[in-house]
Amino acid sequence: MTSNVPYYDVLILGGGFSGCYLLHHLRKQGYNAHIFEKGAGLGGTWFWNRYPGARVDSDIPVYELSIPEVYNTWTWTERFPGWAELRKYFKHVDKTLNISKDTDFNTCVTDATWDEKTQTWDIRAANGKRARAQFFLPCIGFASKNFTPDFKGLTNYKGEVHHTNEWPEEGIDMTGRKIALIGTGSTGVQITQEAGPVCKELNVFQRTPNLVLPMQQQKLTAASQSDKSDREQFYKHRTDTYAGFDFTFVDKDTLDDPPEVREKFYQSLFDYGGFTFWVATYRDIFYSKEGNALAYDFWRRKAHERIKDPKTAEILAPTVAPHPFGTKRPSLEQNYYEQFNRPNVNVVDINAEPLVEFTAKGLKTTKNEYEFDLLILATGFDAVTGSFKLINVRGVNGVKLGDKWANATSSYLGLAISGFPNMFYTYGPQAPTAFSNGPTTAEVQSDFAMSLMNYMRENNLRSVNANIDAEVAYTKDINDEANRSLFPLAKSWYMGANIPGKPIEMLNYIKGIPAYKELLEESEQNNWKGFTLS
Ligand code: N01
Repeated sequence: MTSNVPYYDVLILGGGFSGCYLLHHLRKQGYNAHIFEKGAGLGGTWFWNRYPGARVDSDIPVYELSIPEVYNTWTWTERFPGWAELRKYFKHVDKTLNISKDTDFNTCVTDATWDEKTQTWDIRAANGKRARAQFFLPCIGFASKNFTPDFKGLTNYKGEVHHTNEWPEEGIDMTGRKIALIGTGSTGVQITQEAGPVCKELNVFQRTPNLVLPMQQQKLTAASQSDKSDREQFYKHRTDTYAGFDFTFVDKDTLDDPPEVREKFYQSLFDYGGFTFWVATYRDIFYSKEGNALAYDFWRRKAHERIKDPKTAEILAPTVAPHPFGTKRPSLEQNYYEQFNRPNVNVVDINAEPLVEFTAKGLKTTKNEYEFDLLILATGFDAVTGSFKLINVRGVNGVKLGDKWANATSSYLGLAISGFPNMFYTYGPQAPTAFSNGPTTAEVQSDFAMSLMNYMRENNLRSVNANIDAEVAYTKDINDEANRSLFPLAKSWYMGANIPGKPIEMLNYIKGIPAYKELLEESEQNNWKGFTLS
């Protein structure tokens, strides 16, 4: 390269799980690799999500990097750690692996352009930093682009307003506050649990009930984590399960069991907690309306046992399922329903009383006027593909990724895009992403990308491009599978349905990690089937 622009073999975008994993392994294999990170610290989603109650919904030890130097020198305090502990974990990752040495922080990449002449990527950031790299690896997660609906009169509201993904670093004391919370996704559920016990008043504005599941949180002792001799095997095994956990679907359909056996089985999943009632239940949960309805019925009975007021219970857990169970992300809860038994916490069903507009002091619905001094927008993200909309990515002939994906997303293997050579992304569109915990899929995809890069290095190859016919076939399979399933029956971010005007399409690979891994292996074992290397 002629200029002062730094050149790297690999430029990684983002210092979350994928970014740290890749940087560590690439350096070990002799690559000159570097990270550009938007935040002031590592952690990705765990750097940004610091709202009260933010907590991971995958359990330990599934939810960590499989790097021995890191896990052998770290102990967790909870089965489902909160954001503060996850931030400490990333500090530990950094201390152990010295990721910061090769990271530029506060560097928000705005442009990435493929240069056909030099067969490199030209990457530019808002702070003026620039780099050239043979390989460009966006590791930007699926929830980087906040979504705030276009609420009428929102700017008229004079109180304090925060989107949960931009929570003030110094925190907010919710004690004694009058709070309005819009949104009942994972974020809304977690905020409710924290606000309810301390606030003066909390109105939760609900459009769709969240079919929450018991977390069954536990404290972990150092002693219980002292023997890590089986960890290597454990991390291998997590990629053999549907969603990258240490549990997976049972080899039976819902109706294979008689009602009393089924009831006991469902109860055992509730008792174990986490996502078992979702991705370690009967294998037809996402496909059989009848089986799914039985899961909903059990779930609803459990919810009603905990909510005192029958009207409130009907809003939170209605007789008619809002969508097939699990086709929208079921969040994990610790004491969500108990909050609504408090006199200071109220759920407002905005289907029965739609929002009209914000005023200086609060919010009008068709039936009531609510006053509050803190408005919390837990309204989610332009998920999965949205993260890419924050960067102007241009491939061969200057084609913009935003234009290519304007009407429909397409990729090969959920990690490469035809016309965008030498670019591999992790934990993004058309991969197991939303149906997998982060580290598992990030590592499977990173390993594949590194194998391919190694092959190219060994064979003096400069560029790799996904073939368009392979991309079309892969994308068709994603959509065909979704159409066979119950997912299109929910308006969810899995399908892009939470953002007005966004194309409705399945944004994830829903056949599970083992099937996904097979596709990666098939490509690798067949001379990188679906790619053109030169
Ligand atoms: O966002 P969401 P999130 N009027 O999109 C409502 C991960 N995560 O931030 O359901 C009124 O799920 C919307 O209503 P509806 C996790 O994967 C993980 O909670 O569309 N309401 C919904 O209730 C999660 O799934 C953790 O009808 C409106 C809410 O806003 C993903 O991130 C913690 C509205 C948005 O919920 C996103 O979760 C947090 C409108 N116009 C997040 N527009 C862990 O525990 C939207 N809503 C690891």
